[in-house]
Amino acid sequence: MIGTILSIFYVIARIMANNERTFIMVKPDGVQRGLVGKIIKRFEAKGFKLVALKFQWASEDLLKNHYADLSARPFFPGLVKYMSSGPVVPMVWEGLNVVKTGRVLLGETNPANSAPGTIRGDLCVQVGRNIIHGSDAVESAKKEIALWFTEKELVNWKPAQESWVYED
Ligand code: IDP
Ligand code: MG
Repeated sequence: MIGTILSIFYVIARIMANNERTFIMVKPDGVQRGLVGKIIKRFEAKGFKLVALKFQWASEDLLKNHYADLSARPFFPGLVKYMSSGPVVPMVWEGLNVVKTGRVLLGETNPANSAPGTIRGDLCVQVGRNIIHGSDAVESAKKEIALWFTEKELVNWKPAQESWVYED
């Protein structure tokens, strides 16, 4: 009896872990350089699930809000100018440890320190033109997802490949 209850809890905990979400965004340089498809492919090929995606030219207000934690940094005005210089591709991806693993797929903030094989390590050179954003924690992911997407824009679906990506 206790064994059954424990195994039910275990299954629920595993399903909840697989539902972690992160906010990923192709920045204006990634869009201008034609890297949108390549970047999406990395997350798709890994086995993560796309939950939301759009194409928009973000306002300075939205970007200032998105990067509010960095507002005191000297590079902040340049960052807002860069991020509002063209359209971006905001996305939500879901999966087991997707926040942390998403950051691994991105590489380091400074592409010079990013390992080959990572998105920033392979596709860009300078910190101020590092082509992609990814949430740094589950809490910030929640905030960023709510900032960029409405609840209705987050699509509930079950990928056909799910049982081949995760153990039963
Ligand atoms: P992250 O994007 O890896 O999370 P953060 O420290 O959150 O890095 O910084 C947000 C963004 O601000 C970076 O991705 C980069 O575009 C920009 N940035 C960070 N540090 C610098 C800097 O020293 N010079 C110019 N831009 C910077
Ligand atoms: Mg950050």
